[in-house]
Amino acid sequence: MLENHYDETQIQVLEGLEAVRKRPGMYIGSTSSSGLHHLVKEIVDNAIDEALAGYCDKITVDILPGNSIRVTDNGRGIPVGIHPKEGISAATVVYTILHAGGKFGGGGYKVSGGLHGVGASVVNALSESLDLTIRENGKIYYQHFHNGGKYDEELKIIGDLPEGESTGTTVVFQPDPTIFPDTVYDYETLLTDLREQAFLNAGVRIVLTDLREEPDENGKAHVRQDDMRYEGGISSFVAHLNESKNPLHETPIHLNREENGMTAEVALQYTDSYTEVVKSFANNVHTMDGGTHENGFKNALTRVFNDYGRNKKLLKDNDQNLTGDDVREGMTAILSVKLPECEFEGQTKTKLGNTEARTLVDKMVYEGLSTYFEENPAVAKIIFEKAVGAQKAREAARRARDLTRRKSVLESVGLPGKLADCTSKDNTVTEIYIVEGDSAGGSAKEGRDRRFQAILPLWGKMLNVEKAREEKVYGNEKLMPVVTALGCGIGKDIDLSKLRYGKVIIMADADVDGSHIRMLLLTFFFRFMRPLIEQGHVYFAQPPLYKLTRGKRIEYVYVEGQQLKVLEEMSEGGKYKVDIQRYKGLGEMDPSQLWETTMDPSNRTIVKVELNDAAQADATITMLMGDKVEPRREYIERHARDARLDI
Ligand code: 1YM
Repeated sequence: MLENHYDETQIQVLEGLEAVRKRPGMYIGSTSSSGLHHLVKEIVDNAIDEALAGYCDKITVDILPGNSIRVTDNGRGIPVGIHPKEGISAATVVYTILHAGGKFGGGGYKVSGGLHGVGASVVNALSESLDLTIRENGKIYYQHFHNGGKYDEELKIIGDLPEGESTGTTVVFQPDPTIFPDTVYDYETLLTDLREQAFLNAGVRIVLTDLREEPDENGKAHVRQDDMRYEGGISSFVAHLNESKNPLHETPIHLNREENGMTAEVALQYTDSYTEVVKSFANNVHTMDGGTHENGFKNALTRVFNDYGRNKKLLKDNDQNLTGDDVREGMTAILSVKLPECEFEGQTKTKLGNTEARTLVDKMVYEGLSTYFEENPAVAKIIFEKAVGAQKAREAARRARDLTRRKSVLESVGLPGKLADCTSKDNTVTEIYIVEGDSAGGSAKEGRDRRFQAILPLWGKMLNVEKAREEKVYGNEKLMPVVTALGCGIGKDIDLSKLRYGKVIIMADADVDGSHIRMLLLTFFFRFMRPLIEQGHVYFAQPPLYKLTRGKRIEYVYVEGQQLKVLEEMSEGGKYKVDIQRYKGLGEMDPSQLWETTMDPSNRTIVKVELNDAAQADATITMLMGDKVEPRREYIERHARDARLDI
């Protein structure tokens, strides 16, 4: 009887997990790097739920040699008893049956939930192997799964839990290389994700350790570890994002409210920067496209400022109201709501739809911030003046924009003089190379395919826009050629349907000055033309670093460190003489070489600039381009080992 039931369950289980393997994208978004990293989040989410339930205060995540992941918590352990309906252990059910989250567990609701709310069985389905160890009832339980959730043995006791050792759950999984093209975990990506969870769940300790590097002959290995626990929760998150900025008040303003089984919480702090950073979450899931909670926040914030201004006569009767953009300039805010049941909307399901969240957040912010302003008049004054400053700057930018527009109509200043345009007008095929220096610009003009490739040389020092408002950009002789060549406008005015080239390719030397130009342009695009990056139009060209010549045979090397391997191979172990040339700059290449190595679409590599986390990118850009030296120095020292920048 039980035997039959078990067989039936096995068949259903395999059918369910097979569905995940057939369409992994449906469950984890994609099988690219983001999907690979998402697996960790799914497992960690269960441990975080256990922490939120009050049974667990430490979660460790280890990256093991071979890129398997081990997650351990010190909670109660997943229940091991036989599940009445399925006839197998509850823990096995959690790891093998789709959508068997906490729902059938011990009542209550799951507060955390992955992007697609799937869970452990999906991770199992997409793993080559998975080992589950549970410590509870004074015993150690263990089960092994292989090839996407198959198992030969049921959960069994493998020993007694030693006296004094904590209960809990440990999962080790090895993502399936037949599903994920790249199975290498990136420490920084996991760190950013886990730090976010540590901020969102105040008091929970999360420790990430990289154990991949084998010890060298001296027994030393590079073990990286971050131990995170934030008593301040989302206030600590705001302080972290503002690390490289200059705050206008010492501590973030922290508000919270609880009603009808829902909670809302916001932390915000103003800085002297001109950008706004608002990052919102619903049940610990980042709502990239905002939604009801974020709208409630923004609406209430604008009302608080205007009511305060009118009451205190800081805004006169015929003064304009402050706009949302005015009151959010320089603000960094984290908003987090927790609801019994989230409705996510939009194509990527990253927009919150619950209307009750709007009401709750609106009340929290309107009442909470009004009170805060009354109780902290000095801070209120500084923040209010910041918003008035933004309002004035907005007016100035509008005048500058109108002036540029009128000028371009009157003087018909079409395209910039330095631009070598292409013949095609079809932006699904056209590309523009923004090139550092006149000589490289010259080579690029000669070497290009003029039918679809345009060249815009830049020269001299560029404006660092990190500390510039929009009006400064109009009339800037270095930036305006870029703006007019692209044709889509900047700031609030941006209209990508007018973009003249589908690909905007930044081509600069592979040296420190080149990196600087890349960062200056990227900062400009991020601050004033962000949709250009978001829609995937911005690329970096990858010029070669070395040229190796043996007689008529030429090889180019694009990755530092690989030249020795290629040298070895070309010289056939020293038998032939191979000439090795290091390119110091693009200018050293003649037009045909530049075409062949860097511009020919059938041969070149270009790197698309991707924006995974706008709040983190903002913090990194400020750190690299802003006016504080110390964080930049620390960052460079910390990353010297990697010899690359993570942005
Ligand atoms: C390393 C991953 O999964 N921990 C974990 C999971 C569960 C529990 C405790 C748990 C939950 C409940 C009761 C409950 C889960 N249990 C279930 C289910 N760490 C990790 N720790 N007792 C223990 O929700 O009532 C799903 S997750 F459904 F079996 F209860």
